[in-house]
Amino acid sequence: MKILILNGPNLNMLGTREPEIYGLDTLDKINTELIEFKNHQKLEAELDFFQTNHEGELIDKIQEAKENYDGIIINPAAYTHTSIAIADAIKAANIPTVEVHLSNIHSREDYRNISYCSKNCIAQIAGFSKNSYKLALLGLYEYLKYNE
Ligand code: CA2
Repeated sequence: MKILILNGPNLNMLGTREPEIYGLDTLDKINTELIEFKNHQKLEAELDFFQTNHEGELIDKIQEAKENYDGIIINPAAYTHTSIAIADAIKAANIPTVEVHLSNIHSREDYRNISYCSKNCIAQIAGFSKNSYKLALLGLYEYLKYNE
């Protein structure tokens, strides 16, 4: 099973600002912990990671994923709340996708309460900080094992 983990704009800055919202860990640390979690849980999955600050690059990766991956975990960051293009790409790719957020977007500013992507995802996990990625991986893994 191959899973692609996509992270959107500014998530490369994690660990440098707003630790009270996003935590102290860098994205590299979060990714490393996710691999350790996968190994500890004995999940038979290969994980690939990609972060970009560019909307079109996220769309390219989602389109390409159709050929190479069984599932996607995506934190579209601020594009969550603005990008119909990314939502359309997720729908067109038709690969089980889980949307992830470090913070609980539903308890924050009004403009963060909307996700265009979630309609085209099998689930959304928000508010568990870096553990959101671990819960997403567990959920997607079980989904792919038993539903695909
Ligand atoms: O909670 C999340 O995971 C978000 O996707 C994070 C995005 C935000 O726009 C979404 O509303 C919710 C922002 C990530 C930017 O993170 C930074 C962290 C440190 C320094 C600068 C940016």
